[in-house]
Amino acid sequence: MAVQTPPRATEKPQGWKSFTYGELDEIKRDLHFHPSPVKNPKRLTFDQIAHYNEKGYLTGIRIFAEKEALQNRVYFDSILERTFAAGKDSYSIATAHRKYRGVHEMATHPVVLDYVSDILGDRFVLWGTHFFCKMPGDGKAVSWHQDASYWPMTPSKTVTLWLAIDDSDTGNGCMRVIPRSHHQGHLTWRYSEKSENNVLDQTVDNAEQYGDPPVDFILKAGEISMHSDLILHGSEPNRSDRRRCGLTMRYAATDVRAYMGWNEKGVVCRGTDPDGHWSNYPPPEEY
Ligand SMILES: O=C(O)CCC(=O)C(=O)O
Repeated sequence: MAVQTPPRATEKPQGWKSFTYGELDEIKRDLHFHPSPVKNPKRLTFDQIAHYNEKGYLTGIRIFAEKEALQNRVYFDSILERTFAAGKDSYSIATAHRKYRGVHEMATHPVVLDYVSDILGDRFVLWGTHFFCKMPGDGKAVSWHQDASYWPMTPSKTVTLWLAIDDSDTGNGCMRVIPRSHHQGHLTWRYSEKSENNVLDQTVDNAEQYGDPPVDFILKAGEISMHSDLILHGSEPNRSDRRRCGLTMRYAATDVRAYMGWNEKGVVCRGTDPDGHWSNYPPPEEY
């Protein structure tokens, strides 16, 4: 299969493809951690950048004031209503910036992009947005995994900003990470057991052996965490009577190559894309 030639953007959407892990393995991927090269940050302190490089994450950063966070929640409620009306579940809202203008706007908010530029530098794309919305008592967990393990992209230079739509804490199944595990390269995983009730399908066993003890990301609505695409992370089920929704917003340096049509997801946020790799479609109409 000719998966090694990087695709160029086309005028007409071709669509991203589903693929098997066997096909993914045919792509020669560079999966090791690329530390932030940024020397003139706009929002993060030098200590925060050093923390990200050493531990693979940052947390507790406020982006949206309380009033705006409430607007985000009301907006997400309307997306969720449309999703349920279409017979889909609360985890199905993926690549949402290509479907909903409001999500595109949230993920390209100038303050959000400043934080991304403090990790990736001056040239990057937004390519992923996925709501992880745990309804009260739905029983779903996210098993320990590395994001880059799932993606047809190389090199691994994606940072995810997880924006709390609802308050997120230990009681309603907040995200957790294994600090320093992003230095371990691509770890061995297995298919998740049905009994894990995993939203995704990969599990890395005995995650604690790969770094420091797990850290819970306790966030108020409107705050973000940031994590490397190689850090081990996951979350427990929501055992509370409160919803726990977070919007993952994923950004990659423009020189990352995406296969399987995933370059069509990419929107240039800062700098240019001299090779015309990312499709850079305009924001969608539907709000
Ligand atoms: O929201 C969660 O619980 C998990 C999110 C996640 O796995 C991710 O950001 O890749």
